[in-house]
Amino acid sequence: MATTKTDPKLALTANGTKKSKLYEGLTREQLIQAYRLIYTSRRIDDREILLKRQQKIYFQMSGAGHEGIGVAAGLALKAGYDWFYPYYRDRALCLALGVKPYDMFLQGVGAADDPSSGGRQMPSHWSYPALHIVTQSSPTGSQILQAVGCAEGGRYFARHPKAADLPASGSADYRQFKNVTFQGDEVTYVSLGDGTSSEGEFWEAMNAAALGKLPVIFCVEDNGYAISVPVEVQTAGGSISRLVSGFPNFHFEEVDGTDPVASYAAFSRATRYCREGHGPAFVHAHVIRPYSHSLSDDERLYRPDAERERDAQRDPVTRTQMFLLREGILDEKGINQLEKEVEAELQIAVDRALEALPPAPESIMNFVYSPDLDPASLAFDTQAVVPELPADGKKPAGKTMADLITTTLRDEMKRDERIVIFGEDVADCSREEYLKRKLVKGKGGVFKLTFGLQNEFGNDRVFNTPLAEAAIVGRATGMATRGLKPVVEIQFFDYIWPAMMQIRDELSVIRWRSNNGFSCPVVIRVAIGGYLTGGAIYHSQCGESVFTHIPGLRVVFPSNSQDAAGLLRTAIRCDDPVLFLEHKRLYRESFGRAAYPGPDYMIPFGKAKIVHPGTDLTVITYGAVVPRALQAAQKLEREQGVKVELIDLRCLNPFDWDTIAASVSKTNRALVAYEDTLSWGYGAEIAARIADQLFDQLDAPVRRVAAKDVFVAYQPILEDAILPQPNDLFLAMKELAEY
Ligand SMILES: Cc1ncc(C[n+]2csc(CCOP(=O)(O)OP(=O)(O)O)c2C)c(N)n1
Ligand SMILES: [Mg+2]
Repeated sequence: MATTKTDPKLALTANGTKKSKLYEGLTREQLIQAYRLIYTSRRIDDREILLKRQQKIYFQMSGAGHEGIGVAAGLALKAGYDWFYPYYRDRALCLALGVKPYDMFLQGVGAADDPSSGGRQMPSHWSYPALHIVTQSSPTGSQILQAVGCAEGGRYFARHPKAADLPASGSADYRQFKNVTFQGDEVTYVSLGDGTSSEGEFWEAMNAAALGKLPVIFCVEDNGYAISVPVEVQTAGGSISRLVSGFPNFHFEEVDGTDPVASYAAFSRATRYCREGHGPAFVHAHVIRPYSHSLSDDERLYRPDAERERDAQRDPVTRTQMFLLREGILDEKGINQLEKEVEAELQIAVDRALEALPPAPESIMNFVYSPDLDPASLAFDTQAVVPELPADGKKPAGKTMADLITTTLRDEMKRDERIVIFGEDVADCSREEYLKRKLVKGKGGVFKLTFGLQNEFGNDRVFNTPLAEAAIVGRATGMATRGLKPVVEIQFFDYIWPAMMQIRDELSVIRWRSNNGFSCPVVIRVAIGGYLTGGAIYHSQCGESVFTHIPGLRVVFPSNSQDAAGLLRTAIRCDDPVLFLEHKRLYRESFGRAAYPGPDYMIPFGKAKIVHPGTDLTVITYGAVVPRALQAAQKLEREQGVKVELIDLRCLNPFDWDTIAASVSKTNRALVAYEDTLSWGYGAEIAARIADQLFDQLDAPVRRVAAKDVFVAYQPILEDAILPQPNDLFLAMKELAEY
């Protein structure tokens, strides 16, 4: 569709009298309200700048120059009905949606009562659940993919309304703590600056929105600069509108965002297009930045006066004021009166905010995880169903880890219609007609763990995504914010890094930074690990400690099929984001096969398993090192009579300190073994804790066995030399036992 450029001329009603005159659909009262909001927004910025200079607040980001487009968006969309992923210049939008100036000042002073974050986030990081303004972070652009997921979530609930039902009470289930609302024609708004449109996630989001024809309005507030970098250095050709014009299914608008009337017209058209279900819209709003980027920036260092003066001619405050005067909507007295009212309101708000109490230091750990559902609790401790022996009395063959992961996913999808599975290649066949006509059997994942699920549960619930890991996690985060339970797959751990920003700065921190206003309990399943003979550098990495280092993220790493089933079910039903690490080498290993433990089998997080009891030496490990360490321990017992107590942690965050402490207190010797590179690995933390807290119990130094500090090589001889082998474990155990 061609770009629509709004002519900011007035639209007159048919009879054209002064009273009924409409301005692109806005009444005179609405225009006065628009000016009030624009003026309020600017004056809050000015007050904050003053407060910052007086050291009464600690940071300031202004929305100056962006007020016209913000107010227009707020008037065209509906708070508490549509959904909003604004960015830091959207003060006027937030005011138009119903946020009070007092709430903004509370964030500035970092008050306990700051409704956005309880003093955890900088000012202008909006979060107001009742208005559907979703918690915002500081990385430029990480909100965009979540907005896409949010729109997908809304559409999913509209198509599957029963999914919003609450589960029967009594069972441990994240659904009890999520208030799902949805409208059939809701729209999701997301905004960003011109510089931010350079981020890859922006393009991933545009692609996903176009592919899904999703009702998302992308609003680029183009003030011509990203801190000091001008748009022509940022955007090839200097126009983001031109670059995105080829995206299908979009409605495009390019507008002077300092003109609230023209902006309202553009937003109204964009909103209508989205509400009617035609697809996403793109609003490119040309705005100005009359103040420097932030108080830490001085734009005179890179912008000459003439340029700044040119911008000032388009200032939305004076511009709207002149418009009201010209149109006879308000006279000078009316303007003065309005401004006086605003000043008085802000004075009261500032005075109150400066009196507000700061948060208590004891509250810092609140809401790192769900306060409602503890996955380490007994609620997640259920018994495995013991299978009946068949008539011939022969024990049936055990199920592999791959089998039981698939079965658990299937069981849970039957039980909970909020579960959606997506990722690269996870569907049976994207071209559904091939499946229907039985021309193909279907793929279901490169390791086939999701095989048959699309066939059984349909395309809405199991689908392939573009090859874009940030998009997989970002969309999942947006969906989970709405109440869905995305169980997504990252095909190989080695390729999780594009999603790192979403995992580290969004998924794991959303509950904490919004002071429990929002949560997003996503499950990310990841195939991890080596011992593959041929996996090489990019199909064999571990690196779990990078993720256990992230507060807010549960990390699970099972070593056998029954544990995988029990822990995956806990991951799915719990209320926290979970990284579920599946060792590729263990998927179909004969080690650790087990019977189907039933559709309600769960293992609480943070409970280790003693794989081999012993009295002489404790070995703490997990994942694919478990069978290797067991082999070594059995050999040591056979050959030397040394009894090793082998602990499989199963869950890395939280981890079972009590079991480690009890065992080391008994054996007085500890070896920590893991597949990842030795230095700064997961075992370093365990070793440090043992040294710190069990020093008096130790008869020997705490030792570690792990991979060499290098990447995993292709040639099996090299791979063997790099990864810890049973013999390395045997020698380390022997040496430590003899110490
Ligand atoms: C991912 C990321 N990189 C860098 C920054 C530091 N930073 C904050 S704002 C900004 C410029 C943003 O420019 P633009 O998107 O045009 O928005 P504007 O501030 O001009 O409205 C930068 C580089 C950041 N917050 N996040
Ligand atoms: Mg900019």
